[in-house]
Amino acid sequence: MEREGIFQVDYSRVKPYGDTFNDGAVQMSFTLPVPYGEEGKEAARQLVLKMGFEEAQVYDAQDLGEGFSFYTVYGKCQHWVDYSSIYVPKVESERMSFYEINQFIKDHIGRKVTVIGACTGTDAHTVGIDAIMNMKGYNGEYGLERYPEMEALNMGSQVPNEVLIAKALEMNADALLVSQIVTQKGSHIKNLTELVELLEAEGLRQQFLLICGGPRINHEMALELGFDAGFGPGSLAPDVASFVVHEMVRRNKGI
Ligand code: B12
Repeated sequence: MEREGIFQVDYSRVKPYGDTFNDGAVQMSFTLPVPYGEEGKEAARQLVLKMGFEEAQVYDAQDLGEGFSFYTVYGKCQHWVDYSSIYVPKVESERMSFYEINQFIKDHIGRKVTVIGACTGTDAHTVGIDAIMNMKGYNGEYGLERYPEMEALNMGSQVPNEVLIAKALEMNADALLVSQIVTQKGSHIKNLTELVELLEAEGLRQQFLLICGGPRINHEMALELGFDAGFGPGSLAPDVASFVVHEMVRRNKGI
């Protein structure tokens, strides 16, 4: 499989490039727990060689103080991947506009669709879930609170999974929208798994569409964790709303 254009790209052997095509050049940066200095630079260079890169060169080094230092290193990657054989599961539902979604709900569901959003666990990043739900919207798209055919509640950040479930039962929600931004030490996996387990333990899992989103979330990961869909960076309200309403109709959760 080849792509025509300025370069002839062989999709079955793809590697990064920087200065010249297929040179394998990669820029990486990391912190070392050693003082800033020539020994630190050499340690960074040797580490990059050990990672399997060739021609490692330290381009920048910064003193972080207190015995720590930060490095930007270039190296040449010797590997390639077969892009033409890659398959990544994605949310397949047809994307509709704000107006089409509201009309679709009127025509096919016949009642308001209730969605509850929250950023769960200790995660305090609200901007992502606000972008999806906030009345004012984000990047040219109204958030779900603006949809006349939806009842949308944004519970904000640091919401315990138990509290989210209690609210979902109280409001008889159709879909739960969970945001996870922090991924340090796998905290997003822990929070998302706990929600699924709590719902399963109470026999409630099938009662709600379970959707997660965040900058390091993708659909494949969401499915593996027991969610119905996952949305990554750049997602907008119509992406998730289109999925929710199509999936509700597919599951006969309507008229
Ligand atoms: C703003 C910010 C903060 C603010 C948050 C303010 C607030 N009210 O939200 C403050 C200063 C409080 C903060 C704190 C911290 N932060 Co911070 N923060 C950021 C920053 C700069 C921007 C995040 C943001 O707003 N993005 C914009 C939104 C629109 O994008 P988004 O979140 O990706 O959302 C989109 C999609 O992902 C998706 N989406 C998101 N959620 C959902 C949910 C659903 C259901 C759907 C469908 C879609 C969806 O749709 C959105 C729109 O397209 C990022 C760095 C960065 N540039 O991303 C770091 C970052 C997220 N923070 C980070 C860290 C480490 C922290 C702290 C731990 C720092 C500390 N040591 O105290 C604390 C954590 C506090 C806590 N308890 O959570 C790290 C996380 C690293 C990691 N791998 O986990 C980042 C990546 C910075 C970094 N490079 O290290 N942070």
